[in-house]
Amino acid sequence: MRPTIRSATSLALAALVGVTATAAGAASARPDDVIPVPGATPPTIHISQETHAEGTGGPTGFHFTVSLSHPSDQPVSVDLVTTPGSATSPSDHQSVPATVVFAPGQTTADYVVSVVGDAVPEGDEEFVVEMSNAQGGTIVGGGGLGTILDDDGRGPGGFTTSWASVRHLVQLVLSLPA
Ligand SMILES: [Ca+2]
Ligand SMILES: [Ca+2]
Repeated sequence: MRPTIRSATSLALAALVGVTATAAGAASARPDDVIPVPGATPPTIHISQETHAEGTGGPTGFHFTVSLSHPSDQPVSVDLVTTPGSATSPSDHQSVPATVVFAPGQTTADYVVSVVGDAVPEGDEEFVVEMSNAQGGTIVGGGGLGTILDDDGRGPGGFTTSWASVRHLVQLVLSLPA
């Protein structure tokens, strides 16, 4: 079955990958559907994943790298904010919204999330740095996953879970037919 091109975006994508957008019922190209020539294409915006030990007795900076696929001759900006996972704010990390602005030619920028370093055994925890409202570029991929490795011993339930697994395995073996 011939695919139907439904939107201007699909049309643009089809043009980018060399597909001829002549399907019946395809949207007609408008002036703003012009495909930029290579080199003038707005860059894509990516963010790194960071995994670090929590630290104890003070904050630990998780440095996320926000990067552009290639330099742009125009300013590029993107809004950043953390969303809680198992790590919440402000008990595990500080959620501070920010706007990162890339000057023309700049391709990397730092976004630092302050993680609370305590002495509480609590297991590894996660949060995500979400990107939104990109100007001059396109957001690609999910957010930046931040993994806080606990460095205060195994959290409550850790050994309990292990022993439960061992007990289950023993029961399984004992219950197998001879
Ligand atoms: Ca700690
Ligand atoms: Ca801890």
